[in-house]
Amino acid sequence: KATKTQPSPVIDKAAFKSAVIKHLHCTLGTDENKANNHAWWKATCAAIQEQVLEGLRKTQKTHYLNDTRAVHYFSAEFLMGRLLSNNLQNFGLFDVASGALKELGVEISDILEEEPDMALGNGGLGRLAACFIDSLATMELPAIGYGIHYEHGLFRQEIKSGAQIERPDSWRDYGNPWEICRPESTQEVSLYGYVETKYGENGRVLKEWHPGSIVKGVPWDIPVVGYEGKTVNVLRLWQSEASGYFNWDVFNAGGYVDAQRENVQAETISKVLYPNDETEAGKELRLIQQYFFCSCSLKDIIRRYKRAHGDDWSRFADQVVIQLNDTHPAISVPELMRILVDRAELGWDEAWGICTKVFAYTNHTLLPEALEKWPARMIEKILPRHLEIIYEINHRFMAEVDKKWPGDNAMKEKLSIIEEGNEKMVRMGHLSVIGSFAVNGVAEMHSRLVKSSLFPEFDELYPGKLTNVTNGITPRRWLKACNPGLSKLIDKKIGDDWPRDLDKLQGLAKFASNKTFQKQFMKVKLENKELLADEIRKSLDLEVDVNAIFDVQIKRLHEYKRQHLALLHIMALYRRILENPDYDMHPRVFVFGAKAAPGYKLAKDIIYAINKVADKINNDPRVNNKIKIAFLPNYRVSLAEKMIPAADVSEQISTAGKEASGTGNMKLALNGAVTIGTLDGANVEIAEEVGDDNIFIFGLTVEEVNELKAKGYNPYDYYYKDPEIKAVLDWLETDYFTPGKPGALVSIKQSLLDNGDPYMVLADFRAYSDAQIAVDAAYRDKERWAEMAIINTAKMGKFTSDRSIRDYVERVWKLSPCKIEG
Ligand code: DL6
Repeated sequence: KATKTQPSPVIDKAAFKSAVIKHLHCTLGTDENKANNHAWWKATCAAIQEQVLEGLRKTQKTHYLNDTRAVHYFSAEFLMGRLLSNNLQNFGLFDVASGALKELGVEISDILEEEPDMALGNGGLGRLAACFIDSLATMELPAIGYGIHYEHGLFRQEIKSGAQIERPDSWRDYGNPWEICRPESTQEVSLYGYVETKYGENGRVLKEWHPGSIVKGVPWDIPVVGYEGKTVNVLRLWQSEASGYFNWDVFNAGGYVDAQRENVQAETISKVLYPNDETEAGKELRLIQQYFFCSCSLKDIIRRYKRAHGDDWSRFADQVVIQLNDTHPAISVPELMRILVDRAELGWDEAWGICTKVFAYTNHTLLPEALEKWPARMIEKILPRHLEIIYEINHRFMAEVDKKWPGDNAMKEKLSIIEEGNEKMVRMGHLSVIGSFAVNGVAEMHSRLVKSSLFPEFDELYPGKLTNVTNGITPRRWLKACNPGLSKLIDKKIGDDWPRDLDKLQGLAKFASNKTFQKQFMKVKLENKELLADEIRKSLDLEVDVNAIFDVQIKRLHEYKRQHLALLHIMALYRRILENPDYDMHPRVFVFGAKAAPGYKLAKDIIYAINKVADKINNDPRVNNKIKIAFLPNYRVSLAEKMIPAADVSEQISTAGKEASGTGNMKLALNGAVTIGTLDGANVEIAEEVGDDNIFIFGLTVEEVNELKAKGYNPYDYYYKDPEIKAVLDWLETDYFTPGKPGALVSIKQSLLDNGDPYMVLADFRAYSDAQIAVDAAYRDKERWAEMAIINTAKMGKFTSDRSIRDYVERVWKLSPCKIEG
């Protein structure tokens, strides 16, 4: 029986309409006749922001009065996307706003497009943080997100003659209506300088850090509205500023540029997001960024704690838990120790006892190149006191290791926070594990590998510390808001309380073989495909057939994610068609979205190759429209929201053991796409949920990958054994796809042969191709395919981020919800 639990609108259409007009007049200084879409967007945001701020005020007051324990989510990235539609949905005001605007002669869909994405993140890790703070607010949990107020988020990608060009992202050029600056909560952050040792009473050693420079951290708050609008938490992002404002003496002496220098340097800290994904950015500025936001955030937390508890530190760990999103905020561990030991003058053991009850750490990758290490020399220069503290933590930890494995120096070397070598390096992962009370991986398989291959000795030393919390996604954004057609169909069929209880989608399973429901479900899919086809037409001037299979691969461009495996397969299909014009395949549109890190040459080469192959195939009449390739530029949250509802097939084809979890896999399956994937990351759990009949699993398992590597993997074996592989790779060397430029695509062939094919693309090619043949056959059976698509949606309950948060609450944070009345 259908239940009705939509959030009930707090204001009606007439009130919303007058709020929009009021803001058009009084906030923006324009009127209905002059306003363009941008002004309407801002006025609409301002109208809903009235509700948001009222919710925020009530929430903060209630949390303060109840002195609640809270989680503090420290993350260098929050990939928020757009907020208007999300906030309207969460307040139950979407239809109200849409109706009010219509009466004012404005289409809501047009003004939603005015909002720039808040792209303060690279990919999965940053978007996960955004989903988590949505769930925390929805579940009425006291929480605050802490990060950096980057002036420029992830670069805007343009494609010129097939190649990626990076342009600056300016998300707040014309002001951002959601954020509130809080100069009254500014913090100061010290950098550089030296440490003086002094002796206090009873010969106590006192350390005084004399910084070489001090910068200010100014907080900007973005309210985070929970579903049904009760709890409104905050995402607090720190912006760097010079502490002295302006050197008037230098200015008066004619040194205008010099007078600005300090300002410019200080402001550089929060200027740009590092666009690296899964690679360590070994830059001094990056370390300063990390320290900057951690130091500001810790001081902010302590200020709030002291307001309620004064100098009594005994309850700090009862009130405060800090989740470190990867090792980017790991410098928080020595920073809290510094504050407790040097400033609060607690003894080391007491301070360490507090620290190790406060921090918990999430690992998001096993890729060695993504595990952060900082040269000890660099830390010493920027944070001289912190390096001393890190050495002290390590010294005491080495004693623990010696107790467990007496005299085992190899073990000490392996587990030490300090990696000895030509250059001493500080291993941030080890620091995080040692300084935290809980460590988690992000999918069952990944967490197993964290235990068995990344940190096995730590698991032995600290039994129970390493655990798993499988990632999740918020169904509010990733189904309700982005796929209104499907959401309404689901509401009608099983009631509308699934956005806060996603297991309810199970109720759809019993209709999976019902012909009427199949037709309704696939009609929505077709409508979504029509919308994406419009987008493809507008963006690429390319016509695609909505009856074709929409095969979607969207994620950062990385060799381990193997977009080049998909590309080789497309080339193989093309070749089969050229050899046999009657080659029997259902028409397919391959849709890609991906940004490559600007310094990652091969990733950029793969983007170029996809676009060049696309040019050729899309314009070759012999293909007879059986294949179309659409690489949509500037992949971002708002584009994902258009691509995901339209996908028939979800490509999740990473080398087994490399993708920690993935979250795009969950979003696509939730919207009724069928996965073709390897047994990697959360694909394993998706397969368990949907069952083997409703997913296409192929390729080497992680054990097989390791065996093959141990045996000695030689990609030439596959090249010579499989004529199709050989032909396709050789094709890359010609100028067939790049007329007049032979060899323009050869780096891909080289990486797959001469460079040893590190991600075993060739080893999995044939299995992938066979799985694609099975996908093709399955799609032709319309009823069977509809059933599979419905089952995928129905079985995604596990992957709501509410479940992830529930797991964190139970296994790690030990947090209680706090009801916000009224
Ligand atoms: O946990 C979120 C996300 C996972 O879903 C991806 O599988 C994983 O690749 C990604 N990891 C990173 C690591 N970055 N660093 N450092 O982004 O995390």
